[in-house]
Amino acid sequence: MLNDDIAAISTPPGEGGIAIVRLSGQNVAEKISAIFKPYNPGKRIETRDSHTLTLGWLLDDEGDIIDEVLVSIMKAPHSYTGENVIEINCHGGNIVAQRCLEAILALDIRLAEAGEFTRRAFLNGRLDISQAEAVIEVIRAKSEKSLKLAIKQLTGHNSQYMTAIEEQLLKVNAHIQASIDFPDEVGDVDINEVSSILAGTEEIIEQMLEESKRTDIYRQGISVAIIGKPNVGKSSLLNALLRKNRAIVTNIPGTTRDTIEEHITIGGIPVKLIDTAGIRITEDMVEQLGVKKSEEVISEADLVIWVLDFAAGITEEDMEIYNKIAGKKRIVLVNKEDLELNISEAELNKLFTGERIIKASVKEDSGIKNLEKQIAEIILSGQVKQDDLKIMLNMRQKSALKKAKKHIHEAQHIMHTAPLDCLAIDLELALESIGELTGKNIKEEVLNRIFHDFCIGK
Ligand SMILES: Nc1nc2c(ncn2[C@@H]2O[C@H](COP(=O)(O)OP(=O)(O)O)[C@@H](O)[C@H]2O)c(=O)[nH]1
Ligand SMILES: [Mg+2]
Repeated sequence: MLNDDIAAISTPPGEGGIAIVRLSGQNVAEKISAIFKPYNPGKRIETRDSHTLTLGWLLDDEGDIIDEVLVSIMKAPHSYTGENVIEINCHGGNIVAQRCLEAILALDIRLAEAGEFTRRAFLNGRLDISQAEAVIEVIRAKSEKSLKLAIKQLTGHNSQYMTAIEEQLLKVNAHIQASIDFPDEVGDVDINEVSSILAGTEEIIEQMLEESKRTDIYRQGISVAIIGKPNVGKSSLLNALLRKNRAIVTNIPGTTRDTIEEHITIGGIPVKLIDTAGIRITEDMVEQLGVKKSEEVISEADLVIWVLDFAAGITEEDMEIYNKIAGKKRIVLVNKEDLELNISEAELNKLFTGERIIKASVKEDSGIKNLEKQIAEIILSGQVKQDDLKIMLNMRQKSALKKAKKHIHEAQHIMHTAPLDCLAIDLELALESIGELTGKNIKEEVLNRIFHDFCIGK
Protein backbone atom coordinates (compact mmCIF):
# COMPACT_ATOMS: atom_id res chain seq x y z
CA MET A 1 0.00 0.00 0.00
CA LEU A 2 1.71 3.17 -1.17
CA ASN A 3 0.89 6.50 0.45
CA ASP A 4 -0.11 5.23 3.84
CA ASP A 5 1.85 6.79 6.67
CA ILE A 6 4.99 5.03 7.82
CA ALA A 7 7.63 5.55 10.49
CA ALA A 8 10.88 4.00 11.69
CA ILE A 9 13.98 4.80 13.68
CA SER A 10 16.61 5.82 11.14
CA THR A 11 19.65 5.83 13.40
CA PRO A 12 21.43 2.70 14.64
CA PRO A 13 20.57 1.27 18.07
CA GLY A 14 22.77 2.11 21.02
CA GLU A 15 23.73 5.31 22.79
CA GLY A 16 24.46 8.44 20.78
CA GLY A 17 24.08 12.20 20.78
CA ILE A 18 20.74 12.04 19.03
CA ALA A 19 18.47 9.48 17.41
CA ILE A 20 16.14 10.19 14.52
CA VAL A 21 12.66 8.82 13.99
CA ARG A 22 11.53 9.38 10.43
CA LEU A 23 7.96 9.54 9.18
CA SER A 24 6.64 9.69 5.65
CA GLY A 25 3.17 9.90 4.14
CA GLN A 26 0.31 12.18 3.35
CA ASN A 27 -0.95 12.88 6.87
CA VAL A 28 2.09 12.61 9.10
CA ALA A 29 2.10 16.31 10.05
CA GLU A 30 -1.51 16.31 11.27
CA LYS A 31 -1.03 13.02 13.07
CA ILE A 32 2.15 14.03 14.88
CA SER A 33 0.52 17.23 16.10
CA ALA A 34 -1.57 15.09 18.43
CA ILE A 35 1.47 14.18 20.49
CA PHE A 36 3.93 16.99 19.78
CA LYS A 37 3.67 20.07 21.97
CA PRO A 38 5.78 22.92 20.56
CA TYR A 39 7.33 25.34 23.06
CA ASN A 40 5.74 28.12 21.08
CA PRO A 41 2.06 27.15 20.92
CA GLY A 42 1.75 29.05 17.63
CA LYS A 43 4.10 26.62 15.92
CA ARG A 44 1.89 23.60 15.43
CA ILE A 45 3.60 21.25 13.02
CA GLU A 46 0.86 21.05 10.42
CA THR A 47 0.94 24.84 10.07
CA ARG A 48 4.71 25.10 9.69
CA ASP A 49 6.46 25.86 6.42
CA SER A 50 8.44 23.17 4.68
CA HIS A 51 12.07 22.79 5.76
CA THR A 52 11.66 24.31 9.20
CA LEU A 53 12.59 23.11 12.67
CA THR A 54 10.37 23.18 15.71
CA LEU A 55 11.41 22.49 19.28
CA GLY A 56 9.06 21.02 21.82
CA TRP A 57 7.92 18.01 23.84
CA LEU A 58 6.84 14.64 22.54
CA LEU A 59 4.11 13.16 24.70
CA ASP A 60 2.86 9.63 25.26
CA ASP A 61 -0.82 8.64 25.20
CA GLU A 62 -1.25 9.67 28.84
CA GLY A 63 0.10 13.12 28.09
CA ASP A 64 3.39 12.47 29.89
CA ILE A 65 6.57 13.82 28.33
CA ILE A 66 8.70 11.22 26.58
CA ASP A 67 11.50 13.57 25.51
CA GLU A 68 12.43 17.03 24.40
CA VAL A 69 12.64 16.80 20.61
CA LEU A 70 13.41 18.87 17.55
CA VAL A 71 11.01 18.22 14.68
CA SER A 72 11.78 18.96 11.05
CA ILE A 73 9.22 18.95 8.29
CA MET A 74 9.86 18.53 4.58
CA LYS A 75 6.75 18.76 2.49
CA ALA A 76 5.95 16.85 -0.67
CA PRO A 77 7.42 16.76 -3.22
CA HIS A 78 10.60 18.29 -1.82
CA SER A 79 11.64 15.49 0.50
CA TYR A 80 13.65 12.29 0.44
CA THR A 81 10.61 10.15 -0.35
CA GLY A 82 8.77 12.77 -2.35
CA GLU A 83 6.00 12.64 0.28
CA ASN A 84 5.51 14.70 3.42
CA VAL A 85 8.40 13.76 5.66
CA ILE A 86 8.89 14.50 9.32
CA GLU A 87 12.05 13.76 11.22
CA ILE A 88 12.06 13.79 14.98
CA ASN A 89 15.42 14.30 16.63
CA CYS A 90 15.28 12.92 20.11
CA HIS A 91 18.03 12.11 22.59
CA GLY A 92 20.11 9.15 21.52
CA GLY A 93 19.49 6.77 24.39
CA ASN A 94 18.70 3.10 24.10
CA ILE A 95 15.09 3.47 25.16
CA VAL A 96 14.07 6.99 24.21
CA ALA A 97 13.87 6.59 20.43
CA GLN A 98 11.95 3.37 20.92
CA ARG A 99 9.43 5.14 23.17
CA CYS A 100 9.00 7.95 20.62
CA LEU A 101 8.41 5.39 17.90
CA GLU A 102 5.85 3.52 19.98
CA ALA A 103 3.93 6.74 20.57
CA ILE A 104 3.99 7.46 16.84
CA LEU A 105 2.85 3.96 15.89
CA ALA A 106 -0.20 4.48 18.10
CA LEU A 107 -1.30 7.28 15.72
CA ASP A 108 -2.39 5.01 12.87
CA ILE A 109 1.10 5.16 11.41
CA ARG A 110 2.63 1.86 10.37
CA LEU A 111 6.20 0.67 10.99
CA ALA A 112 8.16 1.07 7.75
CA GLU A 113 9.62 -1.97 6.08
CA ALA A 114 13.34 -2.24 5.34
CA GLY A 115 14.26 0.26 2.65
CA GLU A 116 10.70 1.54 2.34
CA PHE A 117 11.63 5.23 2.47
CA THR A 118 14.07 4.77 -0.39
CA ARG A 119 11.60 2.58 -2.24
CA ARG A 120 9.06 5.40 -2.08
CA ALA A 121 11.73 7.82 -3.29
CA PHE A 122 12.17 5.52 -6.29
CA LEU A 123 8.45 5.04 -6.91
CA ASN A 124 7.89 8.80 -6.67
CA GLY A 125 10.65 9.47 -9.18
CA ARG A 126 13.05 11.11 -6.71
CA LEU A 127 15.75 8.53 -7.50
CA ASP A 128 16.16 6.13 -10.37
CA ILE A 129 16.87 2.51 -9.58
CA SER A 130 20.63 2.80 -9.95
CA GLN A 131 20.62 5.78 -7.60
CA ALA A 132 18.49 3.88 -5.12
CA GLU A 133 21.01 1.06 -5.21
CA ALA A 134 23.77 3.62 -4.76
CA VAL A 135 22.24 4.63 -1.43
CA ILE A 136 23.11 1.26 0.04
CA GLU A 137 26.56 1.39 -1.53
CA VAL A 138 27.17 4.70 0.22
CA ILE A 139 26.05 3.27 3.54
CA ARG A 140 28.14 0.14 3.15
CA ALA A 141 31.23 1.71 1.57
CA LYS A 142 34.30 0.03 2.97
CA SER A 143 36.90 2.45 1.70
CA GLU A 144 37.15 6.05 0.61
CA LYS A 145 37.36 4.97 -2.98
CA SER A 146 34.26 2.84 -2.90
CA LEU A 147 32.48 5.73 -1.21
CA LYS A 148 33.57 8.03 -3.99
CA LEU A 149 32.28 5.60 -6.59
CA ALA A 150 29.01 5.17 -4.72
CA ILE A 151 28.52 8.93 -4.57
CA LYS A 152 29.17 9.12 -8.28
CA GLN A 153 26.50 6.51 -8.83
CA LEU A 154 24.17 8.39 -6.51
CA THR A 155 24.50 11.50 -8.65
CA GLY A 156 23.20 9.51 -11.61
CA HIS A 157 26.47 8.59 -13.26
CA ASN A 158 25.62 4.93 -13.97
CA SER A 159 22.16 5.89 -15.09
CA GLN A 160 23.61 8.08 -17.83
CA TYR A 161 25.43 5.12 -19.31
CA MET A 162 22.39 2.85 -19.05
CA THR A 163 20.11 5.44 -20.60
CA ALA A 164 22.53 6.08 -23.44
CA ILE A 165 22.64 2.37 -24.24
CA GLU A 166 18.88 2.12 -24.01
CA GLU A 167 18.42 5.05 -26.38
CA GLN A 168 20.68 3.48 -28.99
CA LEU A 169 18.85 0.17 -28.78
CA LEU A 170 15.46 1.87 -28.95
CA LYS A 171 16.54 3.77 -32.02
CA VAL A 172 17.61 0.61 -33.84
CA ASN A 173 14.56 -1.25 -32.65
CA ALA A 174 12.16 1.45 -33.83
CA HIS A 175 13.79 1.44 -37.22
CA ILE A 176 13.54 -2.33 -37.54
CA GLN A 177 9.96 -2.46 -36.30
CA ALA A 178 8.99 0.20 -38.84
CA SER A 179 10.55 -1.75 -41.67
CA ILE A 180 8.72 -4.88 -40.58
CA ASP A 181 5.37 -3.10 -40.27
CA PHE A 182 5.60 -0.69 -43.19
CA PRO A 183 8.13 -2.12 -45.64
CA ASP A 184 6.88 0.07 -48.47
CA GLU A 185 7.09 3.40 -46.69
CA VAL A 186 10.23 2.84 -44.65
CA GLY A 187 12.26 0.75 -47.05
CA ASP A 188 15.12 -1.56 -46.17
CA VAL A 189 17.02 -1.36 -42.94
CA ASP A 190 20.55 -0.11 -43.32
CA ILE A 191 22.24 -3.18 -41.97
CA ASN A 192 25.64 -1.56 -41.79
CA GLU A 193 24.38 1.28 -39.69
CA VAL A 194 22.53 -1.08 -37.36
CA SER A 195 25.62 -3.22 -37.11
CA SER A 196 27.82 -0.32 -36.15
CA ILE A 197 25.36 0.97 -33.51
CA LEU A 198 25.08 -2.49 -31.98
CA ALA A 199 28.84 -2.96 -32.01
CA GLY A 200 29.14 0.41 -30.25
CA THR A 201 26.71 -0.53 -27.48
CA GLU A 202 28.33 -3.91 -27.02
CA GLU A 203 31.67 -2.20 -26.66
CA ILE A 204 30.36 0.21 -24.00
CA ILE A 205 28.86 -2.65 -22.01
CA GLU A 206 32.09 -4.59 -22.31
CA GLN A 207 34.03 -1.60 -20.97
CA MET A 208 31.63 -1.14 -18.07
CA LEU A 209 31.94 -4.79 -17.10
CA GLU A 210 35.72 -4.64 -17.37
CA GLU A 211 35.91 -1.55 -15.25
CA SER A 212 33.60 -3.02 -12.65
CA LYS A 213 36.04 -5.88 -12.16
CA ARG A 214 38.59 -3.36 -11.03
CA THR A 215 36.21 -1.34 -8.89
CA ASP A 216 35.01 -4.57 -7.27
CA ILE A 217 38.28 -4.66 -5.38
CA TYR A 218 37.43 -1.33 -3.77
CA ARG A 219 33.81 -2.28 -3.29
CA GLN A 220 34.17 -5.72 -1.78
CA GLY A 221 37.75 -5.70 -0.61
CA ILE A 222 40.03 -8.68 -0.36
CA SER A 223 40.98 -11.14 2.32
CA VAL A 224 44.59 -11.58 3.32
CA ALA A 225 45.64 -14.51 5.50
CA ILE A 226 48.76 -14.42 7.63
CA ILE A 227 50.10 -17.95 7.91
CA GLY A 228 53.21 -19.74 9.05
CA LYS A 229 54.45 -22.11 11.69
CA PRO A 230 54.05 -21.13 15.36
CA ASN A 231 56.09 -18.31 16.88
CA VAL A 232 57.34 -16.71 13.64
CA GLY A 233 55.57 -13.41 14.43
CA LYS A 234 52.17 -13.72 12.69
CA SER A 235 50.18 -12.11 15.49
CA SER A 236 52.84 -9.45 15.90
CA LEU A 237 52.46 -8.70 12.20
CA LEU A 238 48.68 -8.45 12.50
CA ASN A 239 49.08 -5.98 15.35
CA ALA A 240 51.65 -3.98 13.39
CA LEU A 241 49.36 -3.70 10.35
CA LEU A 242 46.42 -2.74 12.55
CA ARG A 243 48.60 -0.40 14.55
CA LYS A 244 47.09 -1.71 17.74
CA ASN A 245 47.49 -4.68 20.01
CA ARG A 246 44.67 -6.88 18.86
CA ALA A 247 46.12 -10.37 19.06
CA ILE A 248 47.95 -11.85 22.01
CA VAL A 249 51.65 -12.15 21.34
CA THR A 250 53.85 -14.43 23.45
CA ASN A 251 56.98 -16.43 22.93
CA ILE A 252 55.01 -19.60 23.61
CA PRO A 253 54.36 -21.48 20.36
CA GLY A 254 50.66 -22.19 19.84
CA THR A 255 49.38 -19.00 21.48
CA THR A 256 46.92 -18.19 18.70
CA ARG A 257 44.52 -21.09 18.53
CA ASP A 258 41.63 -19.56 16.69
CA THR A 259 41.63 -17.26 13.68
CA ILE A 260 41.34 -13.52 14.30
CA GLU A 261 39.78 -11.22 11.71
CA GLU A 262 40.20 -7.47 11.48
CA HIS A 263 39.48 -4.87 8.81
CA ILE A 264 41.90 -2.27 7.52
CA THR A 265 42.50 -0.42 4.28
CA ILE A 266 45.75 -0.75 2.41
CA GLY A 267 46.31 1.62 -0.51
CA GLY A 268 42.60 2.42 -0.47
CA ILE A 269 41.62 -1.24 -0.69
CA PRO A 270 39.46 -2.65 2.09
CA VAL A 271 41.33 -5.61 3.51
CA LYS A 272 40.07 -8.31 5.80
CA LEU A 273 43.16 -9.42 7.64
CA ILE A 274 43.14 -12.89 9.15
CA ASP A 275 45.65 -14.05 11.72
CA THR A 276 45.74 -17.81 11.98
CA ALA A 277 46.90 -20.44 14.39
CA GLY A 278 50.41 -21.54 13.54
CA ILE A 279 50.34 -24.64 11.40
CA ARG A 280 52.10 -27.62 12.97
CA ILE A 281 51.48 -31.20 13.99
CA THR A 282 50.12 -31.08 17.50
CA GLU A 283 48.49 -33.34 20.10
CA ASP A 284 46.45 -30.50 21.54
CA MET A 285 42.84 -30.89 20.41
CA VAL A 286 42.00 -27.16 20.44
CA GLU A 287 45.17 -26.32 18.56
CA GLN A 288 44.42 -29.08 16.02
CA LEU A 289 41.08 -27.45 15.28
CA GLY A 290 42.88 -24.12 14.89
CA VAL A 291 45.30 -25.67 12.42
CA LYS A 292 42.43 -27.13 10.44
CA LYS A 293 40.74 -23.74 10.35
CA SER A 294 43.99 -22.13 9.18
CA GLU A 295 43.98 -24.48 6.22
CA GLU A 296 40.44 -23.45 5.34
CA VAL A 297 41.41 -19.79 5.62
CA ILE A 298 44.26 -20.35 3.18
CA SER A 299 41.94 -21.81 0.62
CA GLU A 300 39.54 -18.86 0.86
CA ALA A 301 42.07 -16.03 1.04
CA ASP A 302 42.76 -13.81 -1.96
CA LEU A 303 46.33 -13.38 -0.81
CA VAL A 304 48.52 -15.20 1.67
CA ILE A 305 51.36 -13.70 3.68
CA TRP A 306 53.59 -16.58 4.60
CA VAL A 307 55.81 -15.69 7.53
CA LEU A 308 59.24 -17.26 8.09
CA ASP A 309 61.56 -16.64 11.01
CA PHE A 310 65.16 -15.63 10.28
CA ALA A 311 66.34 -16.88 13.65
CA ALA A 312 64.54 -20.21 13.53
CA GLY A 313 65.79 -21.04 10.04
CA ILE A 314 63.79 -22.87 7.41
CA THR A 315 62.48 -26.16 8.69
CA GLU A 316 60.50 -29.06 7.34
CA GLU A 317 57.40 -27.56 8.95
CA ASP A 318 57.89 -24.45 6.84
CA MET A 319 58.22 -26.42 3.65
CA GLU A 320 55.03 -28.34 4.41
CA ILE A 321 53.18 -25.04 4.70
CA TYR A 322 54.80 -23.89 1.49
CA ASN A 323 53.21 -26.85 -0.25
CA LYS A 324 49.82 -25.88 1.12
CA ILE A 325 49.97 -22.45 -0.50
CA ALA A 326 50.92 -23.68 -3.95
CA GLY A 327 48.82 -21.81 -6.51
CA LYS A 328 47.83 -19.00 -4.12
CA LYS A 329 48.80 -15.37 -4.61
CA ARG A 330 51.39 -14.93 -1.89
CA ILE A 331 54.15 -12.93 -0.30
CA VAL A 332 56.99 -14.54 1.64
CA LEU A 333 57.78 -12.42 4.66
CA VAL A 334 60.98 -13.34 6.43
CA ASN A 335 60.64 -11.87 9.89
CA LYS A 336 62.98 -11.13 12.80
CA GLU A 337 65.85 -9.77 10.74
CA ASP A 338 66.96 -8.00 13.90
CA LEU A 339 68.08 -11.36 15.32
CA GLU A 340 70.84 -13.69 14.32
CA LEU A 341 70.16 -14.70 10.71
CA ASN A 342 69.89 -18.43 10.25
CA ILE A 343 68.58 -18.14 6.74
CA SER A 344 70.97 -16.99 4.04
CA GLU A 345 70.21 -14.96 0.96
CA ALA A 346 71.43 -17.88 -1.17
CA GLU A 347 69.07 -20.27 0.59
CA LEU A 348 66.11 -17.97 0.05
CA ASN A 349 66.89 -17.52 -3.60
CA LYS A 350 67.39 -21.21 -4.14
CA LEU A 351 64.27 -22.42 -2.35
CA PHE A 352 61.95 -19.66 -3.45
CA THR A 353 62.97 -18.63 -6.94
CA GLY A 354 60.53 -16.12 -8.42
CA GLU A 355 58.71 -15.46 -5.14
CA ARG A 356 58.09 -12.02 -3.75
CA ILE A 357 60.30 -12.01 -0.67
CA ILE A 358 60.24 -9.27 1.94
CA LYS A 359 62.70 -9.10 4.80
CA ALA A 360 61.26 -7.58 7.92
CA SER A 361 61.45 -7.09 11.62
CA VAL A 362 58.03 -6.55 13.02
CA LYS A 363 59.63 -5.78 16.33
CA GLU A 364 61.70 -2.94 14.88
CA ASP A 365 59.06 -1.87 12.38
CA SER A 366 61.13 -2.56 9.31
CA GLY A 367 59.64 -3.99 6.13
CA ILE A 368 56.01 -3.26 7.06
CA LYS A 369 55.61 -0.32 4.66
CA ASN A 370 57.12 -2.41 1.90
CA LEU A 371 54.70 -5.20 2.70
CA GLU A 372 51.71 -2.87 2.43
CA LYS A 373 52.98 -1.54 -0.86
CA GLN A 374 53.41 -5.01 -2.27
CA ILE A 375 49.97 -6.15 -1.12
CA ALA A 376 48.37 -3.27 -3.05
CA GLU A 377 50.58 -3.96 -6.04
CA ILE A 378 49.70 -7.64 -6.23
CA ILE A 379 45.99 -7.01 -5.87
CA LEU A 380 45.82 -4.26 -8.43
CA SER A 381 48.53 -5.91 -10.57
CA GLY A 382 49.33 -2.52 -12.01
CA GLN A 383 45.86 -2.33 -13.56
CA VAL A 384 44.65 1.19 -13.01
CA LYS A 385 45.33 4.49 -11.48
CA GLN A 386 42.65 5.10 -8.88
CA ASP A 387 41.33 8.23 -10.52
CA ASP A 388 40.41 6.42 -13.72
CA LEU A 389 37.67 4.52 -11.99
CA LYS A 390 34.15 5.52 -12.82
CA ILE A 391 31.77 2.63 -12.72
CA MET A 392 30.88 0.38 -9.88
CA LEU A 393 28.32 -2.37 -10.44
CA ASN A 394 26.61 -4.74 -8.08
CA MET A 395 25.83 -8.36 -8.94
CA ARG A 396 22.36 -7.59 -10.23
CA GLN A 397 23.59 -4.84 -12.50
CA LYS A 398 26.41 -6.98 -13.83
CA SER A 399 24.15 -9.87 -14.58
CA ALA A 400 21.60 -7.69 -16.40
CA LEU A 401 24.36 -6.07 -18.44
CA LYS A 402 25.78 -9.45 -19.36
CA LYS A 403 22.35 -10.59 -20.52
CA ALA A 404 21.92 -7.45 -22.61
CA LYS A 405 25.35 -7.92 -24.11
CA LYS A 406 24.57 -11.52 -25.02
CA HIS A 407 21.42 -10.53 -26.91
CA ILE A 408 23.13 -7.64 -28.67
CA HIS A 409 25.89 -9.98 -29.69
CA GLU A 410 23.40 -12.52 -30.96
CA ALA A 411 21.55 -9.85 -32.90
CA GLN A 412 24.75 -8.90 -34.68
CA HIS A 413 25.51 -12.50 -35.39
CA ILE A 414 22.22 -13.28 -37.10
CA MET A 415 21.57 -9.89 -38.63
CA HIS A 416 22.94 -10.66 -42.08
CA THR A 417 21.20 -14.00 -42.49
CA ALA A 418 18.04 -14.18 -40.41
CA PRO A 419 14.79 -12.32 -41.10
CA LEU A 420 14.24 -8.97 -39.39
CA ASP A 421 11.73 -10.52 -36.97
CA CYS A 422 14.49 -12.59 -35.37
CA LEU A 423 16.68 -9.54 -35.02
CA ALA A 424 13.78 -7.71 -33.40
CA ILE A 425 13.37 -10.48 -30.83
CA ASP A 426 16.99 -10.22 -29.73
CA LEU A 427 16.74 -6.47 -29.50
CA GLU A 428 13.60 -6.70 -27.39
CA LEU A 429 15.38 -9.07 -25.03
CA ALA A 430 18.39 -6.76 -24.82
CA LEU A 431 16.08 -3.84 -24.09
CA GLU A 432 14.33 -5.83 -21.42
CA SER A 433 17.62 -6.41 -19.61
CA ILE A 434 18.67 -2.78 -19.92
CA GLY A 435 15.21 -1.78 -18.70
CA GLU A 436 15.99 -3.60 -15.45
CA LEU A 437 18.85 -1.13 -15.01
CA THR A 438 17.10 2.05 -16.03
CA GLY A 439 14.14 0.95 -13.94
CA LYS A 440 11.73 1.06 -16.87
CA ASN A 441 11.22 -2.65 -16.81
CA ILE A 442 11.76 -3.71 -13.28
CA LYS A 443 9.72 -6.44 -11.69
CA GLU A 444 8.13 -6.24 -8.28
CA GLU A 445 10.16 -9.17 -6.99
CA VAL A 446 13.41 -7.52 -8.09
CA LEU A 447 12.40 -4.34 -6.28
CA ASN A 448 11.63 -6.39 -3.19
CA ARG A 449 15.04 -7.96 -3.32
CA ILE A 450 16.81 -4.62 -3.79
CA PHE A 451 15.07 -2.86 -0.94
CA HIS A 452 15.08 -5.72 1.51
CA ASP A 453 18.82 -5.39 1.52
CA PHE A 454 18.40 -1.99 3.16
CA CYS A 455 18.06 -1.35 6.82
CA ILE A 456 14.81 -0.32 8.43
CA GLY A 457 14.55 3.44 8.54
CA LYS A 458 16.38 4.00 5.23
N1 LIG B 1 63.24 -10.29 17.84
C1 LIG B 1 62.07 -10.30 17.28
N2 LIG B 1 61.04 -10.94 17.87
C2 LIG B 1 59.84 -10.94 17.28
C3 LIG B 1 59.62 -10.29 16.03
N3 LIG B 1 58.33 -10.47 15.70
C4 LIG B 1 57.77 -11.19 16.69
N4 LIG B 1 58.68 -11.50 17.65
C5 LIG B 1 58.48 -12.28 18.88
O1 LIG B 1 58.24 -13.62 18.52
C6 LIG B 1 57.34 -14.23 19.46
C7 LIG B 1 56.17 -14.84 18.75
O2 LIG B 1 55.40 -13.82 18.17
P1 LIG B 1 53.91 -14.02 17.73
O3 LIG B 1 53.51 -12.80 17.03
O4 LIG B 1 53.06 -14.46 18.91
O5 LIG B 1 54.07 -15.23 16.73
P2 LIG B 1 52.95 -16.20 16.10
O6 LIG B 1 52.92 -17.41 16.92
O7 LIG B 1 53.44 -16.47 14.72
O8 LIG B 1 51.66 -15.45 16.11
C8 LIG B 1 56.97 -13.12 20.45
O9 LIG B 1 57.77 -13.24 21.58
C9 LIG B 1 57.29 -11.85 19.67
O10 LIG B 1 57.59 -10.77 20.51
C10 LIG B 1 60.73 -9.61 15.42
O11 LIG B 1 60.64 -9.00 14.34
N5 LIG B 1 61.91 -9.66 16.08
MG1 LIG C 1 49.88 -15.97 16.89
